[in-house]
Amino acid sequence: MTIELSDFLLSRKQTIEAKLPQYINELEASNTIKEAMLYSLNAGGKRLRPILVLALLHTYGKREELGMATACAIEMIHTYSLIHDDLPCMDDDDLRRGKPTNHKVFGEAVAVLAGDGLLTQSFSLIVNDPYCSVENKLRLVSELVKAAGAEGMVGGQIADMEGEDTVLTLDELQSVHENKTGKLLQYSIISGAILADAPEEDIEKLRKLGYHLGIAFQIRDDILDIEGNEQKIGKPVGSDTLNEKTTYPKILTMPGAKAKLEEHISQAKDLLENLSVQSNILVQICELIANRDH
Ligand code: GRG
Repeated sequence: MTIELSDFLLSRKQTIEAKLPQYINELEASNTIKEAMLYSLNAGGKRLRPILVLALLHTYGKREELGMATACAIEMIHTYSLIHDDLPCMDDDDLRRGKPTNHKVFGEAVAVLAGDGLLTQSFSLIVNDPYCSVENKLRLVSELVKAAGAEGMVGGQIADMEGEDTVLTLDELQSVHENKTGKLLQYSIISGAILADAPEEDIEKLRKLGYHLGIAFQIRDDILDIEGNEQKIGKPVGSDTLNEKTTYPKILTMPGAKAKLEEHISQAKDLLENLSVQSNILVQICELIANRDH
C-alpha cells in the first residue's frame, strides 16, 4: 500500500507531538526546568528527524511504536542543540520557530539547563525503551554519542565557530555541515533501520543515504536563508549574509548550489533503489528535503 507523504507527515507529527510532553511531565523534577524544556519541545518545528525514524520502521513493515522512544530522544537532542545555538554566547538569536528563544523567556541560566536536561533525558528514553533489546540499546546509544557529541554535531558546531571570520573552502564547509547538521539526520535514519532489524548491508547503504540527505538539507537551508519566506521559516532571512558566513550559494553561486543539492538528492535516491525493500515514503522524503520551504 502506498501512502501520501502529506498524510504520513501529518499523522506522525501529531503522534510525536502527543508523546514528547509525556516524557517530560512524568519526570520528578522542578517545575521551572520542566516548563523550560517543554517550552522549546512544544514550540513546533517540522519533526523531520523523529519522522525519519518512524519512516524507516514503516519501510521495513515493522510497528512504528518500536521507534517512538528513539524518535523522541532525537527530537530532544535536536531541541537542546537549538536552545544552546540561540544563546547570547553562540548565535544570540531572539526568535526560533517563530517564537521568542528559550533564554529570552527563561533567562540564560535556565536555558542552558533546559538544554542539558533534554540532552541527558534523551539517553534515558533509549535505555528505558521497553520494546528494544539490550543489544540494540547499546548500539543505539553508542551511535548516538558519535552522532551528537564531539565527533559529530558538537564537533561541527566548534568547527563552524572556528571558521567564523574566514572564508571556508568547499571541503571545509562540507565537513562542518556533515557533522553539525548531517550526523543527527543520518542517525535518525540508521537508528530506525537498527530498530527495524534491517539487514546490515541496508544499514550501510542508509548511512550513505543519511550523509547525502544531511548535506542536501543544509544546502536547502542556505538557499532558504536567501530565497525563503520569513513567516514560513520562522526567523529573519539574510542572516548568513549579514554574519558573513560561508554558505553553499556563496561558494558555488545560487545555480551551483541548486545543482549540488540535486546531485546529493539523486545519489540518495540511487541508494534507495538498491535496498532490500522498496520505499515510496523515503523517496518522497528525499524530494521534500530538496524542495522544502521551511
Ligand atoms: C549547540 C551543541 C550545539 C549544536 C548546535 C544543529 C546546530 C548545532 C545548530 C542549529 C543551527 C542551525 C540553524 C543549523 C542549520 C540546520 C538546522 C539544524 C536547522 C534546524 O533544523 P530544522 O529545520 O528545525 O529541522 P525545526 O525547527 O523544523 O525542528
